[in-house]
Amino acid sequence: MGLRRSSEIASRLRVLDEAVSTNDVLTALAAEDVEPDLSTVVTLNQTGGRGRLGRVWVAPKDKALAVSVLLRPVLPAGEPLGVEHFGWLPLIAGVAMSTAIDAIVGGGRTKLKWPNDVQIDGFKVCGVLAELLPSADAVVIGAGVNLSLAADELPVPTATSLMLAGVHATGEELVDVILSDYLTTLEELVTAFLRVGADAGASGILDLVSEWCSTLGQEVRVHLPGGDDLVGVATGIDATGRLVVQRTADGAVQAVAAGDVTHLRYE
Ligand code: BT5
Repeated sequence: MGLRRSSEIASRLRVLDEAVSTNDVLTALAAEDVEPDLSTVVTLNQTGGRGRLGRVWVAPKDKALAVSVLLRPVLPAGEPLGVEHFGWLPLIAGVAMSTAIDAIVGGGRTKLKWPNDVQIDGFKVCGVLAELLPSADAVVIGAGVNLSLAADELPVPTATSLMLAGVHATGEELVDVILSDYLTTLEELVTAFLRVGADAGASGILDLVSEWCSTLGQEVRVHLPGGDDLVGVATGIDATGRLVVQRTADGAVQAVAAGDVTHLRYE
Protein backbone atom coordinates (compact mmCIF):
# COMPACT_ATOMS: atom_id res chain seq x y z
CA MET A 1 0.00 0.00 0.00
CA GLY A 2 1.16 3.54 -0.72
CA LEU A 3 -0.49 5.45 2.15
CA ARG A 4 1.14 8.72 1.16
CA ARG A 5 -0.85 11.00 3.51
CA SER A 6 -0.40 8.71 6.50
CA SER A 7 3.34 8.38 5.99
CA GLU A 8 3.66 12.16 6.28
CA ILE A 9 2.19 12.05 9.80
CA ALA A 10 3.55 8.83 11.32
CA SER A 11 7.17 9.19 12.37
CA ARG A 12 7.84 5.73 10.91
CA LEU A 13 5.18 3.86 9.01
CA ARG A 14 5.62 0.16 8.41
CA VAL A 15 3.06 -1.43 6.11
CA LEU A 16 3.14 -5.21 6.46
CA ASP A 17 1.65 -7.77 4.06
CA GLU A 18 0.76 -9.88 7.07
CA ALA A 19 1.15 -9.81 10.85
CA VAL A 20 -0.03 -12.05 13.66
CA SER A 21 -0.72 -8.93 15.76
CA THR A 22 0.42 -5.40 14.91
CA ASN A 23 0.56 -4.64 18.66
CA ASP A 24 3.04 -7.49 19.13
CA VAL A 25 5.15 -6.36 16.15
CA LEU A 26 5.41 -2.80 17.46
CA THR A 27 6.05 -3.92 21.05
CA ALA A 28 8.93 -6.11 19.84
CA LEU A 29 10.35 -3.28 17.73
CA ALA A 30 10.14 -0.87 20.66
CA ALA A 31 11.98 -3.35 22.88
CA GLU A 32 14.96 -3.75 20.59
CA ASP A 33 15.45 -0.25 19.23
CA VAL A 34 14.67 3.38 20.00
CA GLU A 35 11.35 3.56 18.20
CA PRO A 36 10.12 7.15 18.00
CA ASP A 37 6.83 8.52 19.26
CA LEU A 38 4.10 7.96 16.64
CA SER A 39 5.87 5.00 15.08
CA THR A 40 3.12 3.06 13.32
CA VAL A 41 2.58 -0.49 12.05
CA VAL A 42 -0.35 -1.40 9.80
CA THR A 43 -1.62 -4.42 7.94
CA LEU A 44 -4.79 -5.52 6.20
CA ASN A 45 -3.98 -9.13 7.00
CA GLN A 46 -3.78 -9.67 10.74
CA THR A 47 -3.98 -13.37 11.54
CA GLY A 48 -3.96 -13.45 15.35
CA GLY A 49 -5.43 -10.16 16.55
CA ARG A 50 -5.90 -9.76 20.28
CA GLY A 51 -8.63 -8.04 22.24
CA ARG A 52 -8.60 -7.25 25.94
CA LEU A 53 -8.43 -9.95 28.64
CA GLY A 54 -7.16 -12.63 26.28
CA ARG A 55 -10.06 -12.28 23.85
CA VAL A 56 -9.56 -12.52 20.11
CA TRP A 57 -10.02 -9.90 17.41
CA VAL A 58 -11.04 -11.56 14.17
CA ALA A 59 -11.04 -10.07 10.69
CA PRO A 60 -10.89 -11.63 7.22
CA LYS A 61 -7.89 -10.85 5.02
CA ASP A 62 -7.99 -7.52 3.16
CA LYS A 63 -11.29 -6.50 4.75
CA ALA A 64 -10.12 -4.83 7.94
CA LEU A 65 -7.40 -2.47 9.01
CA ALA A 66 -5.12 -3.28 11.93
CA VAL A 67 -3.05 -0.33 13.12
CA SER A 68 -0.74 0.09 16.11
CA VAL A 69 0.80 3.37 17.18
CA LEU A 70 3.58 3.90 19.71
CA LEU A 71 3.08 6.79 22.11
CA ARG A 72 5.96 7.99 24.28
CA PRO A 73 4.17 10.72 26.22
CA VAL A 74 6.44 13.37 27.71
CA LEU A 75 5.35 16.35 29.82
CA PRO A 76 6.50 19.91 28.95
CA ALA A 77 9.30 19.82 31.56
CA GLY A 78 10.69 16.72 29.85
CA GLU A 79 9.69 14.03 32.34
CA PRO A 80 7.70 11.03 31.13
CA LEU A 81 3.96 10.98 31.80
CA GLY A 82 3.11 9.18 35.04
CA VAL A 83 1.34 5.86 34.48
CA GLU A 84 -1.64 7.09 36.54
CA HIS A 85 -2.52 9.31 33.54
CA PHE A 86 -2.17 6.56 30.93
CA GLY A 87 -5.87 5.65 31.21
CA TRP A 88 -6.67 8.67 29.05
CA LEU A 89 -4.62 7.50 26.08
CA PRO A 90 -6.97 4.75 24.82
CA LEU A 91 -9.91 7.12 25.33
CA ILE A 92 -8.12 9.76 23.28
CA ALA A 93 -7.42 7.13 20.61
CA GLY A 94 -11.10 6.19 20.65
CA VAL A 95 -12.05 9.83 20.07
CA ALA A 96 -9.48 10.14 17.28
CA MET A 97 -10.82 7.03 15.54
CA SER A 98 -14.44 8.11 16.09
CA THR A 99 -13.58 11.44 14.46
CA ALA A 100 -11.96 9.73 11.46
CA ILE A 101 -14.86 7.31 10.99
CA ASP A 102 -17.55 9.96 11.52
CA ALA A 103 -15.94 12.07 8.79
CA ILE A 104 -16.60 9.24 6.33
CA VAL A 105 -19.90 7.86 7.60
CA GLY A 106 -21.50 11.20 8.55
CA GLY A 107 -24.88 11.76 10.11
CA GLY A 108 -23.67 11.71 13.71
CA ARG A 109 -23.95 7.92 13.71
CA THR A 110 -20.50 7.27 15.16
CA LYS A 111 -20.06 7.10 18.94
CA LEU A 112 -17.58 5.87 21.48
CA LYS A 113 -18.73 3.23 23.92
CA TRP A 114 -16.61 3.52 27.06
CA PRO A 115 -13.87 2.50 27.21
CA ASN A 116 -12.72 1.21 23.86
CA ASP A 117 -15.37 0.51 21.22
CA VAL A 118 -16.15 2.77 18.29
CA GLN A 119 -19.70 2.07 17.21
CA ILE A 120 -21.85 3.02 14.24
CA ASP A 121 -25.56 3.03 15.11
CA GLY A 122 -24.64 1.03 18.23
CA PHE A 123 -22.68 -1.68 16.38
CA LYS A 124 -18.93 -2.14 16.88
CA VAL A 125 -16.84 -1.07 13.89
CA CYS A 126 -13.55 -0.67 15.78
CA GLY A 127 -11.94 -1.88 18.99
CA VAL A 128 -8.97 -0.29 20.74
CA LEU A 129 -6.36 -2.17 22.77
CA ALA A 130 -3.75 -0.15 24.68
CA GLU A 131 -0.77 -1.97 26.13
CA LEU A 132 1.87 -0.47 28.40
CA LEU A 133 5.44 -1.39 27.51
CA PRO A 134 7.47 -3.11 30.27
CA SER A 135 9.55 0.10 30.54
CA ALA A 136 6.29 1.83 31.63
CA ASP A 137 7.14 5.02 29.71
CA ALA A 138 5.35 4.19 26.47
CA VAL A 139 2.17 2.58 25.27
CA VAL A 140 1.22 0.73 22.11
CA ILE A 141 -2.29 1.63 21.00
CA GLY A 142 -3.84 -0.88 18.64
CA ALA A 143 -7.04 -0.36 16.70
CA GLY A 144 -8.88 -2.74 14.41
CA VAL A 145 -11.33 -1.23 11.93
CA ASN A 146 -13.84 -3.30 9.97
CA LEU A 147 -13.70 -1.94 6.43
CA SER A 148 -15.49 -4.13 3.92
CA LEU A 149 -16.81 -7.15 5.80
CA ALA A 150 -20.16 -8.38 4.48
CA ALA A 151 -22.91 -9.29 6.94
CA ASP A 152 -22.05 -13.00 6.82
CA GLU A 153 -18.39 -12.24 7.55
CA LEU A 154 -18.97 -10.41 10.82
CA PRO A 155 -17.41 -12.36 13.70
CA VAL A 156 -20.17 -11.42 16.15
CA PRO A 157 -23.71 -10.07 15.72
CA THR A 158 -22.78 -6.87 17.59
CA ALA A 159 -20.26 -5.91 14.86
CA THR A 160 -20.58 -3.86 11.70
CA SER A 161 -18.28 -2.61 8.95
CA LEU A 162 -17.89 0.66 7.09
CA MET A 163 -19.28 -1.02 3.97
CA LEU A 164 -22.38 -2.19 5.83
CA ALA A 165 -22.79 1.37 7.15
CA GLY A 166 -22.97 2.58 3.54
CA VAL A 167 -19.38 3.62 2.82
CA HIS A 168 -18.67 2.71 -0.79
CA ALA A 169 -15.01 3.69 -1.02
CA THR A 170 -12.60 0.79 -0.63
CA GLY A 171 -8.93 -0.02 -1.04
CA GLU A 172 -5.83 2.00 -0.36
CA GLU A 173 -7.49 5.38 -0.72
CA LEU A 174 -9.99 4.63 2.06
CA VAL A 175 -7.28 3.23 4.32
CA ASP A 176 -5.10 6.29 3.75
CA VAL A 177 -7.96 8.69 4.53
CA ILE A 178 -8.94 6.92 7.77
CA LEU A 179 -5.38 6.37 8.90
CA SER A 180 -4.15 9.88 8.19
CA ASP A 181 -7.22 11.43 9.89
CA TYR A 182 -6.76 9.12 12.87
CA LEU A 183 -3.04 9.85 13.26
CA THR A 184 -3.53 13.60 12.83
CA THR A 185 -6.24 13.82 15.50
CA LEU A 186 -4.43 11.43 17.84
CA GLU A 187 -1.28 13.53 17.65
CA GLU A 188 -3.19 16.80 18.15
CA LEU A 189 -5.16 15.56 21.15
CA VAL A 190 -2.22 13.89 22.89
CA THR A 191 -0.19 17.10 22.40
CA ALA A 192 -3.02 19.22 23.86
CA PHE A 193 -3.33 16.82 26.81
CA LEU A 194 0.38 16.84 27.59
CA ARG A 195 0.84 20.59 27.10
CA VAL A 196 -1.22 21.32 30.24
CA GLY A 197 0.45 18.65 32.33
CA ALA A 198 -2.00 15.85 31.47
CA ASP A 199 -4.97 17.71 32.92
CA ALA A 200 -7.95 16.24 31.08
CA GLY A 201 -10.24 19.07 32.21
CA ALA A 202 -7.98 21.99 31.25
CA SER A 203 -6.99 20.42 27.92
CA GLY A 204 -10.64 19.94 26.91
CA ILE A 205 -10.10 16.18 26.60
CA LEU A 206 -12.62 15.34 29.31
CA ASP A 207 -15.32 17.36 27.52
CA LEU A 208 -14.41 15.88 24.16
CA VAL A 209 -14.47 12.28 25.38
CA SER A 210 -17.78 12.98 27.14
CA GLU A 211 -19.28 14.42 23.93
CA TRP A 212 -18.35 11.34 21.89
CA CYS A 213 -19.24 8.84 24.61
CA SER A 214 -22.62 7.18 24.10
CA THR A 215 -22.36 5.42 27.48
CA LEU A 216 -23.06 8.57 29.51
CA GLY A 217 -26.64 8.93 30.69
CA GLN A 218 -27.34 5.27 29.96
CA GLU A 219 -28.38 2.47 32.25
CA VAL A 220 -25.46 0.10 32.18
CA ARG A 221 -24.29 -3.24 33.44
CA VAL A 222 -20.53 -3.24 34.04
CA HIS A 223 -18.91 -6.64 34.26
CA LEU A 224 -15.95 -5.89 36.52
CA PRO A 225 -12.57 -7.61 36.15
CA GLY A 226 -13.07 -9.36 39.53
CA GLY A 227 -16.22 -11.03 38.20
CA ASP A 228 -18.87 -8.85 39.90
CA ASP A 229 -21.56 -6.97 37.99
CA LEU A 230 -22.38 -3.36 38.66
CA VAL A 231 -25.78 -2.07 37.48
CA GLY A 232 -26.60 1.62 37.45
CA VAL A 233 -26.58 4.81 35.44
CA ALA A 234 -23.33 6.05 33.90
CA THR A 235 -23.21 9.65 35.05
CA GLY A 236 -19.79 10.84 33.95
CA ILE A 237 -16.09 10.30 33.49
CA ASP A 238 -13.77 11.26 36.35
CA ALA A 239 -10.42 13.07 36.27
CA THR A 240 -8.49 9.85 35.58
CA GLY A 241 -10.76 8.60 32.79
CA ARG A 242 -12.78 6.19 34.91
CA LEU A 243 -16.50 5.70 34.26
CA VAL A 244 -18.64 7.00 37.11
CA VAL A 245 -21.71 4.86 37.78
CA GLN A 246 -24.53 5.53 40.20
CA ARG A 247 -25.63 2.15 41.47
CA THR A 248 -29.30 1.31 41.04
CA ALA A 249 -29.34 -0.84 44.17
CA ASP A 250 -28.40 1.83 46.71
CA GLY A 251 -27.67 5.09 44.84
CA ALA A 252 -23.97 4.92 45.77
CA VAL A 253 -21.48 6.31 43.26
CA GLN A 254 -18.67 4.07 42.06
CA ALA A 255 -15.90 4.78 39.53
CA VAL A 256 -14.63 1.91 37.38
CA ALA A 257 -11.27 1.86 35.60
CA ALA A 258 -11.84 -1.26 33.52
CA GLY A 259 -14.74 -3.50 32.72
CA ASP A 260 -17.11 -4.64 30.02
CA VAL A 261 -20.06 -2.34 29.69
CA THR A 262 -23.44 -3.34 28.34
CA HIS A 263 -25.84 -0.55 27.50
CA LEU A 264 -29.01 -2.01 28.94
CA ARG A 265 -31.32 -0.59 26.28
CA TYR A 266 -29.58 -2.93 23.81
CA GLU A 267 -29.91 -6.05 26.01
C1 BT5 B 1 -11.13 -4.95 21.59
O1 BT5 B 1 -11.10 -5.86 22.61
O2 BT5 B 1 -12.11 -4.50 21.06
C2 BT5 B 1 -9.75 -4.52 21.12
C3 BT5 B 1 -9.46 -4.95 19.73
C4 BT5 B 1 -8.13 -4.44 19.27
C5 BT5 B 1 -7.71 -4.98 17.94
C6 BT5 B 1 -6.47 -4.29 17.44
S1 BT5 B 1 -6.13 -4.67 15.79
C7 BT5 B 1 -4.56 -3.97 15.90
C8 BT5 B 1 -4.02 -4.36 17.26
N1 BT5 B 1 -3.35 -5.63 17.23
C9 BT5 B 1 -3.96 -6.54 18.01
O3 BT5 B 1 -3.58 -7.72 18.19
N2 BT5 B 1 -5.07 -6.00 18.57
C10 BT5 B 1 -5.20 -4.60 18.20
P1 BT5 B 1 -12.38 -6.30 23.44
O4 BT5 B 1 -13.08 -5.10 24.02
O5 BT5 B 1 -11.87 -7.33 24.39
O6 BT5 B 1 -13.35 -6.91 22.39
C11 BT5 B 1 -13.11 -8.19 21.83
C12 BT5 B 1 -14.48 -8.73 21.44
O7 BT5 B 1 -14.94 -8.00 20.28
C13 BT5 B 1 -14.45 -10.18 21.02
O8 BT5 B 1 -14.60 -11.02 22.14
C14 BT5 B 1 -15.65 -10.24 20.08
O9 BT5 B 1 -16.85 -10.34 20.82
C15 BT5 B 1 -15.65 -8.87 19.43
N3 BT5 B 1 -14.96 -8.88 18.13
C16 BT5 B 1 -13.94 -9.66 17.69
N4 BT5 B 1 -13.57 -9.31 16.45
C17 BT5 B 1 -14.39 -8.28 16.08
C18 BT5 B 1 -14.53 -7.48 14.92
N5 BT5 B 1 -13.74 -7.64 13.84
N6 BT5 B 1 -15.48 -6.52 14.92
C19 BT5 B 1 -16.27 -6.30 15.99
N7 BT5 B 1 -16.21 -7.04 17.12
C20 BT5 B 1 -15.28 -8.01 17.17
